[in-house]
Amino acid sequence: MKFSEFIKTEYGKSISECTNEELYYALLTLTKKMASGKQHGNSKKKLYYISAEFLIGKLLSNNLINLGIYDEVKEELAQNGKNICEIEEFEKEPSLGNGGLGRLAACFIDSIATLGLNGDGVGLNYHFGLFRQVFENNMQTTVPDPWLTEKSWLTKTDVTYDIKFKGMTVKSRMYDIDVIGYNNTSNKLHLFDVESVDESIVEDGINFNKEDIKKNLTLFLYPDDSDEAGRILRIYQQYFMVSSAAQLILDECVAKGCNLHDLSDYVVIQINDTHPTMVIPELIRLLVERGLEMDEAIEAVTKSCAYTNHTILAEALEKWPIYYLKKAVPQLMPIIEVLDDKVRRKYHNQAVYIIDGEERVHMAHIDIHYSSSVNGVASLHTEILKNNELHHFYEIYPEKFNNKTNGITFRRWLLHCNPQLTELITSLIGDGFKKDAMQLEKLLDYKNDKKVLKQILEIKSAKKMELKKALMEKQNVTINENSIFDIQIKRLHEYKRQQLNALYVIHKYLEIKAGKKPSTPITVIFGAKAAPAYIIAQDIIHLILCLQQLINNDPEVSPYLNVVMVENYNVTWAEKLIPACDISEQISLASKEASGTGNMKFMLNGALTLGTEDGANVEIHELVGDDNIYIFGDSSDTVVERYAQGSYNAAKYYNENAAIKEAVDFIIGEELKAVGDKERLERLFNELVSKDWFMTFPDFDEYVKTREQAYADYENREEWVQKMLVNIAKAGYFSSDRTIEEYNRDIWKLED
Ligand code: Z2T
Repeated sequence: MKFSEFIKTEYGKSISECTNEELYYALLTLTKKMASGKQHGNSKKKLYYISAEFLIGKLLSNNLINLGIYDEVKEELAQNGKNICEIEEFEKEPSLGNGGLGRLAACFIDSIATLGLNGDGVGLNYHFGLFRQVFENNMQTTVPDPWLTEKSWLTKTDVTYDIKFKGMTVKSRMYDIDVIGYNNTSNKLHLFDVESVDESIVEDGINFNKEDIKKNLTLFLYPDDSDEAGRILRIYQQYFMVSSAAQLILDECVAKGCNLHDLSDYVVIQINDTHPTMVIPELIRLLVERGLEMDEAIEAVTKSCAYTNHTILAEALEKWPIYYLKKAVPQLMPIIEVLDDKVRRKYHNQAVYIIDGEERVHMAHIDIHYSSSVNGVASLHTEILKNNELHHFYEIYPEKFNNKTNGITFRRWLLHCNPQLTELITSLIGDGFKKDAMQLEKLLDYKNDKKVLKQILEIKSAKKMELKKALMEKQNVTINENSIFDIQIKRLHEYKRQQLNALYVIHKYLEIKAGKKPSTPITVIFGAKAAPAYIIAQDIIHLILCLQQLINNDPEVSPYLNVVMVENYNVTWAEKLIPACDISEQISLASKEASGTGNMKFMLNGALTLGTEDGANVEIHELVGDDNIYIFGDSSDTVVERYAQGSYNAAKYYNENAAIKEAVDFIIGEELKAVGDKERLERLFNELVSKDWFMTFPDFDEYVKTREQAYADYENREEWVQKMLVNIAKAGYFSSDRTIEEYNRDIWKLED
């Protein structure tokens, strides 16, 4: 049915008589209707991808693309004087994730549906997603971000469960979002919510009463975990999620004839980091309740579960004090004790115990002992898990360990965000690459085709103009579209080293002041949210915003160098920033970034990577070769060794390297103090000089040199665009369709 006909029958109006808002809701209704006719047939075995985060982003355009009606609808709208981009503005982005982990889950459910696999997502329906970031006085402030509207992508179901906590029972209800495969059947994202949640208890900013579980359980994504009440609330959220999931899973498989002894013939559960780990003891508990012997229940669950690790950062590994678990979910403790006891009897090595000497439960240890698969998210990361972080476990279970290099959905990160590039590629190699991304390699045939190369540059310029326009409209800043767009967008974390990028900016500023001007102007763009409790991360944001004010207002420097920090960086911003980028900053300290996925999105859109040999950068490097990437910095082996020795001395680098000293001193110099906060800048200065825990100084010289090389190479437009083309052509490997095919081949084994 044509959209105009749908509008006529549903609303009794023509397209041109509707407001943009009415058109948005009409398209939403049409999409839901079409999706309901494409439900997956529900074969015997089913995957449940359980995740505390699904950072899905806006859904309208992607759903229309996957239904195959985007172009048609856009055309019909245009004929009636309507612009689909303006209609999209009415959609609120659901920010139900922090960063890469949540975005990965969103890419995965798109690919699972696209490959026609029987698999649903299971998570929580947070009423406020990640906070909205607002800059005030060059600092981050946080504002609640409501995204739920009366009519939305969620469909309320009549599936409800009782969830028992110590001394109280709450009722969970399932809400569904359609996950529409690209030209294929559709699955569901199940988001559970508490009936009794109360949005009115939110006070100024993002504070609320953390004691009142019934009212606050699903209010926020990962509330502040810096105090005890916040941490306990997180346990409540996790158990609420997995108990709902476990009950849903058992109901669905029993309905298909499962006798529970054969659970793993019907069910496979992918545990997305340790947040859903309690699903293991909860399922065991429920199976025993329904008549299985303890040992049999443990075996059935172990066979059905698989665990993905996303980080080696010690502070991110969840260890819950027994005391917390007893306070919230006492029914799980006897099960966890049995699981620990079995481990202790079998392996006489404290490093693999579930309960440690300080009465804490190591969630990852439950996953590794009681799942059939343990995977890392890029090949370097998996090697580090096997050889370092999880070595003791690898010795016990070598057969469980496997790598699944992350991927991204090309529907969102190419077809939707860069239709111009998509059209060019299609005109050259046909549209087979949309289902079989490796076909992008056919683009290599055009490496010497002047006309094609020129078109690629024209598209990049067009996307830069679009970004310039968006920054003007949303943030009232002007950027030079003829400058080099050098972009770092990701969560603010010291290991990701936005501070190293900022030190370069200072270095460059001082060079320009001293009369050394770059031949092509440079625009350095940042986008990052910092956890409210992460003080140094806030200080780094402050430094960047101060640099932005100082540099952009300096008439001697601003013609050559500009700094822009995008406010409230989110998926919607990423879709505008990535296609406009020339240089993609992927500069984490080697060994610390498990994979990264932004790196893949940039490559696919023709940006060149400036990065360390970390995470998936290693694999990007292997694919494009030395000439098409800018690699610098100490290797992961060197870094691991340096930590082991405890030999790193930041002050020594600061005292002995004049360029480092000059840039770091600038942080507490007069110029910045005039626009910034003395306390924040001094704290950051001290942190760097006395600790520099993520080792920016040892990599500084090489970073500057490599970045200058990239800028110099940019001057040769013919050679640069050839590098762009190689990056686009080699990006096929990073399609999440490939990643999901591997998960299915090695772990899930679903029929398709
Ligand atoms: C997260 O986004 C990631 C890891 C986490 O460990 C937590 C969060 Cl919220 C607990 C990221 C990694 O940092 C990144 O390297 C990786 O690409 C991404 O997960 C997806 O695997």
